[in-house]
Amino acid sequence: MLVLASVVTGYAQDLTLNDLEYFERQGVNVLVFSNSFNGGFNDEKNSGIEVIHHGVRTVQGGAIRLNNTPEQWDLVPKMTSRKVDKENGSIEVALRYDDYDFDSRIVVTAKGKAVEIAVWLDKPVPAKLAGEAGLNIEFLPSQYWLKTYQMDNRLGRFPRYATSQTITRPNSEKPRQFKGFKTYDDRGTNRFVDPLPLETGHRMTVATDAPERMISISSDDAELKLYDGRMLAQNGWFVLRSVLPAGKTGKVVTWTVEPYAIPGWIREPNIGFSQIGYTPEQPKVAVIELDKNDPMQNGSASLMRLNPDGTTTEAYRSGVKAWGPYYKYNYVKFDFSSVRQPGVYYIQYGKTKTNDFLIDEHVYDKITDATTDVWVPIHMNHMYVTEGYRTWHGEPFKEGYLQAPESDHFDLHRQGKNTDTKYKPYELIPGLNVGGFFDAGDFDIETGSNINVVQNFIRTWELFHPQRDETFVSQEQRYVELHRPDGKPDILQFIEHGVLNLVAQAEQIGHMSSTLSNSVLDNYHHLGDAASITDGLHYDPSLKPYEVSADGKRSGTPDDMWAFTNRNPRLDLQAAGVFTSAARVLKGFNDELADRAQKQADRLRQEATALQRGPRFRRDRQAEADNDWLTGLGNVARNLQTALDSIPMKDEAYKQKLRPAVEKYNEYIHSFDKQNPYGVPIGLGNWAGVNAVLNFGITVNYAHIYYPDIVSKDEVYRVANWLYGCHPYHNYSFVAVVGAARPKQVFYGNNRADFSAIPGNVAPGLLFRKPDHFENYDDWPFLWGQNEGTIAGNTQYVIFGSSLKNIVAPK
Ligand SMILES: [Ca+2]
Ligand SMILES: [Ca+2]
Ligand SMILES: [Ca+2]
Repeated sequence: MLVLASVVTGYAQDLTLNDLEYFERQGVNVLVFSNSFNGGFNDEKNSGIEVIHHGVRTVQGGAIRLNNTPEQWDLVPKMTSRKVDKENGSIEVALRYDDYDFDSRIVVTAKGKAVEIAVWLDKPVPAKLAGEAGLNIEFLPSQYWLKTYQMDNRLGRFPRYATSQTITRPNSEKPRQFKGFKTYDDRGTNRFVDPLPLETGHRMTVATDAPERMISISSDDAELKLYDGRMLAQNGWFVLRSVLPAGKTGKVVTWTVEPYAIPGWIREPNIGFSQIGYTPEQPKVAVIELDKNDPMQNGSASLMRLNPDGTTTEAYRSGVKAWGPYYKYNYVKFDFSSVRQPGVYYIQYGKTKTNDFLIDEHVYDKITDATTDVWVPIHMNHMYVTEGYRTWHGEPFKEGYLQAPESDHFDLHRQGKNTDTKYKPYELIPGLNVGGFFDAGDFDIETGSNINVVQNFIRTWELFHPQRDETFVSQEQRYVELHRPDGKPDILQFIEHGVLNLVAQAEQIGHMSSTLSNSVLDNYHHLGDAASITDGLHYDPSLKPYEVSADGKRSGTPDDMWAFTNRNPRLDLQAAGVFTSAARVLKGFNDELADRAQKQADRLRQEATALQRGPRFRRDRQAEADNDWLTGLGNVARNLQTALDSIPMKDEAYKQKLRPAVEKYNEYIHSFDKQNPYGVPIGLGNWAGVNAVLNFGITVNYAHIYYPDIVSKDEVYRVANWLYGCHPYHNYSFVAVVGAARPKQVFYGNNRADFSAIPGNVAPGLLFRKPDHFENYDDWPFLWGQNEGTIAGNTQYVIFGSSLKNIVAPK
C-alpha cells in the first residue's frame, strides 16, 4: 500500500510524457497535435495543442494562427512533422501555411507541473503576415464564462455573451480564407471586422475561482492578449494570443502554461443506463465507467426504489462484474435484470447516484413521437412552419434555384465545367423550390439524404402503417402547423413532401442534382429563420449589390441558392428506386404525384442504365453480386438488411436460404461484447457515427422479427441502451426523446446559437479524440461531429424506433 501510494503521489507531481505521447499528471492531459487540422471543414475546433482538464477537453486550437480569433474557414496550418522526444520530455511539431510559404516550429516541453510552449522560426514571418501570425490557444466558452481571471494585477470576469469591442480594417489586410471564400458580407464597405483584446499583459490566470478550470499562462518575451472569438462567430472560443515578432528568427515566443490539478483528483464514475428506463422483462445492465485511479474498481452497486409513500428502499444489490479497460477508463457492469417490479428507481455506486428512471412495460411507447411530430416537420423546406405561438421559420428560398456555375464548394460539392443540363450558369431553373427537407444543422437539400428520408418513411409506412396525425400540411398554402391534425397520416405527408422536390429535380433538371445549396459562404453559416437566408428576390447581375429593381422583384445581391447538376447515374438509379416505391405508396393518396414519380422512375432507370454502359461510368456490379455475400462476417454485416427487406416479397425458400447469413450476423452481434463494454459498433471517425449504430440496431431488429429463434429478443435493446444513456463520457440520452429522464440539452441544430435543441433530434454521439478520449459536450452545441442531427439519421431513427416499439409492444 505504501509503495503504491508513493508511486501515485510521484505521478501526481509533475507532467510526464506518457506512452500515448501526451503529457499527463493526475487531472491534467496536455495533447500536442495528437489531432491535427485535417478535417473536411477546416478549423473544427478540435486540433492543435489541447488540454483535457479534469476529464473535460476545455482547451484546443494551440497553434500558429493568422487571426486574432480564427473562424472555421480561416486558414489552418498543415502539420508537416511531429517528433516526440521521450528522453527530454518534449514534442516538436512543424507547421506550414502553403498559401504564404510560411513555416514555423512549436516545441512543447514538460517543466515540472507546467509545459513550456516555444515558437521557433528558421526564417522571419513573411512580410504579408507580420502582425497577423501569432501563437494562439483557445478556451471553451461554456466552461469559462462567468468565471474570473487575473491579467498581471487586474481582475476580470469572462463574459457570458460576446460584447467586447471591435474595429474594421481594409479587406486587403485580411489573410486569405479557405479556398478564397469569405465568411462575411461586408455590405460594400470592403472592410472586415477585427476584435480588440479584452485584456493584455504578461501573466494571466484563468478561472481563479474554479480549481478544476484554473490555468496560469505567462510569457516574458511576448505580450499575451485575450480575445472573445464569439464576436465574429457564435462558435468562437476565448483566444489567448501572442503575435510573433517581425524580422526575427530563432526562439521568438515562449509561454509557460500550468494547468492546475486538484490534488488526488479522481473522476466521478459515469453510470451508464437507459434514461428511458426498462421494460420488466428486458435485460438491465448498467455500464459503469471508472477512473483508473478510482479505488472502487470492484465494489457493489445498488438499485434503489422510490416508493409512492416517500420512502426509499434497496430493491437489489450485487457486486459489479469487471469488463476491463477500454481506452482511458476501466469498465464494470451492474446487472439488475432480475428486478421486474414496475416502479421508479435509481442506481447507486459508492457515493454516485443516478437520476431516476422507470421500469414499466410502456417505456418505449413514445420514443418516435418527438422526432415525427416536431423535428421532421420543422425541417420541411419551402414551407412556413408554425407551432402554437411560435413560428419556426417562414417560407425559404422564394426566388428558387440557379444553375450552379463551375465551382468548388464549402460543403464538399463540386460543379464541373459542363452543367449536363439545358441551363446556362446562373440561369433560373424553374420549379425546384417545392418540397424537400433541410439537410441537418444547415439548410441545403442534399439529394442523397432526401432520397434516404423518403426511403426511410416508405419502409416505416409499409411495415407499420402508422396512422399518427399530429401535423397539418398544406402544399397549396405552403403551410405546416405542428400539433394540428388534418385527417391525413403525417408519414404519407412527409413522403409526399420529399417526393415533390425529388420529382421536380428529375422533371426540371432532367436528372438528379447532387445538392441544392448555398452559393455564398456568408449565408451558408446562417443561424436564424431559414426564410431570411436569401432576400427572396431573383439575382440580377445588372443591378449593383444590395440594389433592388423598381418592380421589387430582383436584386443585385448574389444570394440565390444553386443547383449542382452534374449527372450521376448511380444517384439517378437510387432516385428511380425510391420513385417506384413512392408511386406504390402514394397511389390513392396523391395519384397525380404517384404518376409523375412512376414516369420519372421509368425514364431515369432507362437513361441511367444506358449511361452506365457508356465509357464515362463503370458498371455498378453491386446489384449482381447475389449469392457471394452469404459468407464472411463483414459482407453479411453490410448486406443483410437489404436481404431482410425483401423477405415480405419472397417465398419461404428464400427465407430458408438466408438462415446461415442470419446465424453469421448473430455472431457479428456478439462480437461487439468483446470489442467494447457497450456491445455496439463504436465509431472512431470525426463524425461520431450514430448512423452505423442505427443501421446495426435496425438490422438486429429485423433479424429478430424474421428469425426470432436465431437473434433473440434480448439483442434489440443494445442500441436503445446506447442511444438513451448507456455510453461513455456522460449518461444523457443522445435522443431528445419523449420519456427520457435526462435527454441531452443542446444539439447542433439550426437553433444552436440559442444553446437549445429541436425535440426529437438524434446526436451523432461520442466524438473520439486521439489517442484515447471520447467526448460529447452537453453545454456547447457547436461541434457538429458530436452534436449535429441529420435528416437521414433522424428518419433512420424513426425506423429503428418504430421497429423496436413493434417488437416490445405488449402483445
Ligand atoms: Ca449540408
Ligand atoms: Ca397530418
Ligand atoms: Ca436572392
